[in-house]
Amino acid sequence: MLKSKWRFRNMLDFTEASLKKVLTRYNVALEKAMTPEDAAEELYPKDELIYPIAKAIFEGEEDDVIEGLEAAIKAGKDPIALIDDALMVGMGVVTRLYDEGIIFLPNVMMSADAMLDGIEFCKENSETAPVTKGTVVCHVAEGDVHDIGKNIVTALLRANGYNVVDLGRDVPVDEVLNAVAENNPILVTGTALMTTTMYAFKEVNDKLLEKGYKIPFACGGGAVNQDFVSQYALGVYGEEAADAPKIADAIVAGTTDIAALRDKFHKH
Ligand code: B12
Repeated sequence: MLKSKWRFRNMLDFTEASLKKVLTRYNVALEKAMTPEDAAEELYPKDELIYPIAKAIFEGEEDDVIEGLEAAIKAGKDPIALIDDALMVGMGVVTRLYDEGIIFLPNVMMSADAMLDGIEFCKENSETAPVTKGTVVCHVAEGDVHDIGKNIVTALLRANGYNVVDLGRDVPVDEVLNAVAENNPILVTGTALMTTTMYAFKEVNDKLLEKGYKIPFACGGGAVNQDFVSQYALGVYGEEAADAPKIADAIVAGTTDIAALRDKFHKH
């Protein structure tokens, strides 16, 4: 049985005729009778603890996400590992079907909200390291509301013993500078998912240098790549959220030089 919320969404987005059009337009290799739920079903992981979480993310059902996470944690899974192993997997299904034109932005938005609730739950249920290794200032570029990746970055940094100053999303360049002045971080992170917002990183970089802060500025997010991040002096590119604590650990261990960090973390 479909959940009522999904039935409602389907009424909004998918009349039989419109779905047929979408499938034809995107030349999706699916059976004619296949619904978005059927398509998602084929992509879910088979693991019996992970499956319900991934499915609940796709359906945008926050309560079911939490219920699934509770069961997985009770069965011995690590809450922080579940962010990557279950929540991200569910969001991966959403992203794929969105990219293929099978679901639309309202669906993605509901899934994203469920994902964020799930991340919060995982963070609350993880035993944070008692000693702080250092402070990291995290933000999403000015004009950009995509904060799922940044939230994973902050969760992983906290789980690895860092004090995180989370500035949120759509953060004005000067706000990043103020946070650096106030918190004396070992690292600043930036996330951008839009080609229109990623240039804010260059501005952050230039203002940091102008004020004499030579702090590594780790940047990631779907819009940016290693070549782009290498164009500004403090930039260190990270492909995966898990690179953020690794970069921070390298800094704590004494690698503060940007060229040396790039050498360690960039692909050659
Ligand atoms: C979810 C989503 C949304 C949600 C966002 C919800 C939220 N709270 O984040 C909603 C529905 C709100 C949304 C809105 C919009 N979206 Co949108 N959205 C997406 C979608 C489907 C998935 C993005 C995502 O969350 N990915 C998963 C996360 C985990 O990935 P990530 O952030 O990149 O993070 C990973 C790595 O990059 C890395 N990482 C990230 N940051 C950092 C930092 C460091 C230091 C390190 C080491 C690593 C790291 O870690 C993560 C993995 O481990 C993408 C499509 C896609 N294929 O990406 C479009 C997409 C990003 N959106 C897009 C657009 C255009 C929009 C809208 C303008 C749509 C509109 N017309 O209104 C608005 C944006 C408004 C704005 N001003 O920002 C475009 C951007 C195109 C472009 N290149 O500029 C995309 C690519 C879709 C497309 N194909 O056109 N969107």
